[in-house]
Amino acid sequence: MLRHLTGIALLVSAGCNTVEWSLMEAKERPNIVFIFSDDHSTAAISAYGSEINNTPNLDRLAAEGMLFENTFCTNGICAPSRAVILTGKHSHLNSVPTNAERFDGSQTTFPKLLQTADYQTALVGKWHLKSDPTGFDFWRVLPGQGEYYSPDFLTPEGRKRYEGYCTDLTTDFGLEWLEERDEDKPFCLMLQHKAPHRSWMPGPDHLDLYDGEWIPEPDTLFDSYSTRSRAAYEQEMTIDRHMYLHYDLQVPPTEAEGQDLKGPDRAYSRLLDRMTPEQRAAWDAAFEPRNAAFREAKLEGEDLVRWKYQRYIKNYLRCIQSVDDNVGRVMDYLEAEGLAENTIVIYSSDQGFYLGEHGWYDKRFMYEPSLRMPFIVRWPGVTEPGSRDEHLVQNLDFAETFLDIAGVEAPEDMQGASLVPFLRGEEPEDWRESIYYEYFEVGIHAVEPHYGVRTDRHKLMHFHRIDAWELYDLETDPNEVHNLYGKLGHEALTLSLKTELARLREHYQVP
Ligand SMILES: [Ca+2]
Repeated sequence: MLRHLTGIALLVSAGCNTVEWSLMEAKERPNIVFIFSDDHSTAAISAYGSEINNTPNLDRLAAEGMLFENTFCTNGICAPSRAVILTGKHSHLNSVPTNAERFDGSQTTFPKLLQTADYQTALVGKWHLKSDPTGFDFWRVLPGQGEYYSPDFLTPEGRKRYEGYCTDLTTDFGLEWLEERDEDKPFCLMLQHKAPHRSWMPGPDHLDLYDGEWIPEPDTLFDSYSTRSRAAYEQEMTIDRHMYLHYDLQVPPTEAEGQDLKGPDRAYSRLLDRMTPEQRAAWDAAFEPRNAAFREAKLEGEDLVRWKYQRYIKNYLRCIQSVDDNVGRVMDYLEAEGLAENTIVIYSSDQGFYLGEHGWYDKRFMYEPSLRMPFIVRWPGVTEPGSRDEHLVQNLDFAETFLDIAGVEAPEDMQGASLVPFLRGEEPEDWRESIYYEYFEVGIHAVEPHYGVRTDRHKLMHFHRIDAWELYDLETDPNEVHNLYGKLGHEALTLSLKTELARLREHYQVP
């Protein structure tokens, strides 16, 4: 219903009817540039109030557009989030519940529907869905997670290595495609960065950023997990015990350590070997003195955790700085080409990330740091500059939003709703009051599968394999360290959330 209303609003404002959409001048139909990163927490964007970094270009995007304060993923890992965005359907219906599956490219996706409306579509960067992309006139994607330095890219013609830094190259390829596009048709360009995904390898421009500085630690870096279910104790994603010294923290192995490398650490030297001699020299000049000081200090216990946090967070933020630079490059390009006024620029990330909260890195859990996604939209002449929206929205809504922007009717079986009314500053009558989340993957980082409901104030999570529940009051306990489930006085709240959870599972056709 919402879809139809917003569609009409668009048509009325454009002064035409549905039949005439296809006849409209290309210049009147907005272009879409979707800039999408990987694992970028809102806590590392200054427009969202970051206390640890500055992102001037993302702030500029927010200052010229609308920042959504409450955007949540439906399933907090890489490939599933991408599948939800393409299909507008929850993971249990879109063929990719975990990172293991191959995306069924025969499904209806928003890029395919944009193509039917004469949009030119392109995808560059991280794809991670295993099958070849469908619905794109042009694609050049990273195999799997991709590499930061001298990455390989896949195209319909095959695999090729490119010299350079992945974040810069992804933007280069996107802008090159824009140069060669048909100027008589609108376009949708998806620029999908690997950064700031593990293993955090900063680019040549930011190797020395934060050198000698101390980044504030989160309140829960040394979380005891008391009151939580055993899922919180038994995960394998702590900075203390599960971060790899070489692969994750960029400390080369000693000769003795090199004899017994485990897990991702075995890949460490291969990543460095991809660098050009110039890149490698700059890298070594930055990291060798820091690594020598680390070896010298022989840290233990909490001091070692604190050092690991500093090393991790600085490299993570350095990777983000290149993403921010490249957001600025895209905005400058659009401005210089006279495209800025009719191009919607969106920034988002597949899910959030733990920046030391609960002692963790990684994502997966339904707790706030990884549940939240950044979502900023600049639509000149439509979104009020510097505006903020607080409604509960999800990546589930992106497909229908893009279709609405393009004047294309969304299929009935998409499960989200268009966000265009919010972008126009309108208030839909019956917006959702809760969101549904489900994480399916078993084994990786030992995070128990779970599902749950979040309202504007409360969150109820069920770790169903171990039948454990957690309940949080986000207003009084924003760090989610006081599990209220089973505590006296919360019976009515628990019951109402369980009822809402059951309603959502039925509504979204959870098997
Ligand atoms: Ca991710």
